[in-house]
Amino acid sequence: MSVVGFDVGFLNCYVAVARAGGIETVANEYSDRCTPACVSFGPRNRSIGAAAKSQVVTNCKNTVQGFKRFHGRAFSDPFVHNLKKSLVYDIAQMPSGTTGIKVMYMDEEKVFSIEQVTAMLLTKLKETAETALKKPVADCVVSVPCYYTDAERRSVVDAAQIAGLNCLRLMNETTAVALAYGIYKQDLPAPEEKARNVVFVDLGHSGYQTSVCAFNKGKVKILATACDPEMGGRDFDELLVQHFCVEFGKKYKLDVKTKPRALVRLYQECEKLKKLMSANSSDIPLNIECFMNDVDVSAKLNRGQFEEMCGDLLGRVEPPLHSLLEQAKLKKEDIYAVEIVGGASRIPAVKERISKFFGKELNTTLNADEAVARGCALQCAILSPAFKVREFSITDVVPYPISLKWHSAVEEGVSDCEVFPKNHAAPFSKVLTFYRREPFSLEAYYNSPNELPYPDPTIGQFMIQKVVPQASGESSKIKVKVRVNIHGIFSVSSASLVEVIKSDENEEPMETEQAADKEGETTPEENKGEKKSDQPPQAKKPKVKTKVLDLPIENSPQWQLADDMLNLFVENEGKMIMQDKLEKERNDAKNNVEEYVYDMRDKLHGMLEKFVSESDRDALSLKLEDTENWLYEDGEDQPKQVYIDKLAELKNLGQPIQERYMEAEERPKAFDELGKQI
Ligand code: ATP
Ligand code: K
Ligand code: MG
Repeated sequence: MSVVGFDVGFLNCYVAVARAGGIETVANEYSDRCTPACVSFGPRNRSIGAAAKSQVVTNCKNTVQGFKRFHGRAFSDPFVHNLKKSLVYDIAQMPSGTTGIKVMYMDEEKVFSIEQVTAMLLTKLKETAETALKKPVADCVVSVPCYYTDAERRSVVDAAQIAGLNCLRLMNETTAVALAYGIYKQDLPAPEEKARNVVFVDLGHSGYQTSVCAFNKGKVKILATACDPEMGGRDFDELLVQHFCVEFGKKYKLDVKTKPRALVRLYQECEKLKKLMSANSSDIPLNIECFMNDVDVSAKLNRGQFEEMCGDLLGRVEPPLHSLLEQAKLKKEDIYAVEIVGGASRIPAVKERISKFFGKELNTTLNADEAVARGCALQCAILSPAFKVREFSITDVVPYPISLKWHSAVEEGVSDCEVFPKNHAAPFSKVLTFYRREPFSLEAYYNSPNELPYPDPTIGQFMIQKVVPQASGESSKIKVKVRVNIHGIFSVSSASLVEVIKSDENEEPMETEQAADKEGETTPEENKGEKKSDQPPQAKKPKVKTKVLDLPIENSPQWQLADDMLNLFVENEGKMIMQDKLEKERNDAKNNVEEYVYDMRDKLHGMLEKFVSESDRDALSLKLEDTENWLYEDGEDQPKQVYIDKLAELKNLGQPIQERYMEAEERPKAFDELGKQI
């Protein structure tokens, strides 16, 4: 059992674990708690996280970042095409129609699905957690934006599986923040008292998410969420980049956009400049040496000018906040506190707008970068039977209204029914009743396409199979359970046919009705509701004895990764992990040779000098020099064993010298010991 939370950001990822009774954000192999969402492909291995980020400029075509929004997207999606323009790496269509990433890996052109790429990132984050916990990690909670649709969520669940993780919950980022806020609060109103309403704002690199939550002792209920998935820190960077492209075009006659490397560097410098402007309102210089065509460029900007440039963007801060209050039917005065997180929430003009909107000071009691990961780890602790945390119940919401449609049994045409309205509690199960003679199919879809930051309102097709008429020839009663599960994913989870055996005046019909409800799995925290639709029974129910038969369902969720592909990806990830490991061992073996060469060379002319004859020393020195040269030439790229053998060969000569030295060192100490004993 492991308790781990992953915040998989568009730009930055964080890992939190439960250790020694507390939740801790842990650092990666570079002692950094932030791991860049970046994967780089090379001729021999992959680099992931910080090691990949350092290749953004040198290996730009094969270094992949900003891929979080490709989940669950068709390659033909206009959104994908828009994004393609600003990418330095290539994307391609997967056989299933979804979006893949095209790179050179192991000297071959490869297309990886978005699930694979995210799995690679998760592999790295998993490793960070394993190093911190000193044990294998599987159970975890992974964050997703609260505006993610079904297809996007399913894609992330698959990515976790490819990375060998057991994702106990996909957690909405704002909900994770709400949990991190609420669980330690001692002064929340009692359950029967008026709830405390808190607004959470997360402005990250790619998206703007807000939620309003009602807190009572031991629980939080999300009342509403409102987002702008197309607004974040990178849009501010984008404005800066455009600004300097124009300026450098005029000033230096450079067409920056023709040089991907220069463009990548400009993005990096603009992000730095943006951060500096948050802390300082005076002029800040931007200098890049050898920017392109051997030209050095320089410019400057101040916060005032920046804010002027960002007028339109800043205008997008308020609308989601309006929407929150409207949906939750709350007034500004009903809001107890506004908590802001996310890197870009540090931009002073953004803070000003939010603060002005609510007419109150903003709270920054949570760690702006780590709150999401910590909330996920807390959720994982709550879900883990092996870990004790205080009780805290979380009720999330359905972000977009979900409807079902089907071909009506009686009338010609299509019927539909909204099964989960917007902001309906989640997770949740409902039972629907149909009267049918034959198999039928249900189509689930989002019924308000305008609200959806996604062009495809289809959720999936669900075929209820093996439906037969009753013995009497009448329609059978079919109970269908639909649910939004703990990940926020919709499914038709079970179906059953209620078979009438015989009439019996003394039998209570309700008994079997309830038995039908219990069919299919429900997790204890799930609420139950009942909803009937389509052709209710005409007459009053006769007293009958019934038997319940489970029916198979054929699920075809939209853009779902096929099982055989998923298995293949699991296998391939394992192979790539092995390849990375082998390459690391090979490199380590090579580094050991190099280190030995430098170390011995110093020592031969230092502390070891007295313990070696001149001729032996010259021989070894020569050998060391030869090895150094070899490392830069023929020895540059050899199998691991070659380096191991080389090191052994050197040690053969060096070891006796070192032993003589050690012996001489030990001798006086031994005398001291002897002296003490006497
Ligand atoms: P998302 O939540 O959209 O998936 P993310 O979680 O990776 O993205 P964060 O780590 O929350 O994003 O924020 C990163 C963004 O915050 C970047 O655009 C970064 O430049 C910006 N940022 C960080 N610090 C500052 C600062 N001091 N001033 C302005 N912007 C900042
Ligand atoms: K983050
Ligand atoms: Mg984030």
